[in-house]
Amino acid sequence: MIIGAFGQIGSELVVELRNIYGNENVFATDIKEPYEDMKKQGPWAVLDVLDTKRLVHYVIRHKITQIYHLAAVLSGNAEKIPIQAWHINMESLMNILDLAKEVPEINKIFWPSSIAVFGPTTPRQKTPQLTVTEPNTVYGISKLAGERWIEYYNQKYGLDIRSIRYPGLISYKTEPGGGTTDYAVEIFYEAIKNGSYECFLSENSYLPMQFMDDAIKATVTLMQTDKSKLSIQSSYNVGGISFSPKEIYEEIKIHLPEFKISYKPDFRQAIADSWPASIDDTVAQKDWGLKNVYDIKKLTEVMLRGVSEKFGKK
Ligand code: AKB
Repeated sequence: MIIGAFGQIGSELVVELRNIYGNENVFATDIKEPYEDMKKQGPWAVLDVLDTKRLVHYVIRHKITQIYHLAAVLSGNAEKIPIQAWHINMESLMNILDLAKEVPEINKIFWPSSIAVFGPTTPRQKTPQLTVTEPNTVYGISKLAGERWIEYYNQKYGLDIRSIRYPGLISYKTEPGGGTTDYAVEIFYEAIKNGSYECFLSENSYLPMQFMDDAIKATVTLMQTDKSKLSIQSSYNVGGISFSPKEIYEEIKIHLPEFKISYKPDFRQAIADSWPASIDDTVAQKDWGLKNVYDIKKLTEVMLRGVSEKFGKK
């Protein structure tokens, strides 16, 4: 069962899990209706994750054995509705953890954490797996609390909940919404549609990023790894690559020489400044073989091609 199945990660993870386990065996749910082709592909339902009764109903009816809980209010949006965001992010996780405790058929859970668990007092370069975590955003506080709870449920109740601290995720199939790293997706859309982009972060704001194919591969690999190999029971650092708005702009300009950028940092600049610039993910490499394929060059080519096709340009 995937919760948040039609969002940026979900819409690609559902396809991959259906390739692996068969269309009928992956139940896709989201608060909104899916696109038509997703509807035809396999079982789906509209589900508000805070609706515990319906959640229990679907888990029992569909004989669910694994849950991927991807629904969340991201960093930028959470700052606009702090208490609501905390409520949505935490209550949804706690509902699922408690359900897994009660229903023995549920044998594995995936829950995404984020680089947002780090804060201004964390070492910014090559941020280690174990380090200071004093986030100063609502989203970051909710992700850190979530990590503590999943470790608690793993240790106290013997559950098997796995997690990745995703960096900014870059994809063209479904756009992200309300995040601080979203600029690195928007820039491709604006480059193709308008030939110019006004960036909400400053030119030298380095952040860790990962192309979606690598993120999906990492998620599936982590979920398939033998439990005895996992030394982390909270959430794994996953870095990918690190670049700034200026660097990605220059990379796009190689393909679109007329492309223009301007910088108008908004409230998300403070969030970006509090996050790591790069991540040390050697523990994930050692425990379950994390390996990223996409560098800035390769992801730029694939993004430009993908977004162009979406808008019917060559
Ligand atoms: C965000 O920017 O909020 C997310 C994240 C890094 O968790 N993309």
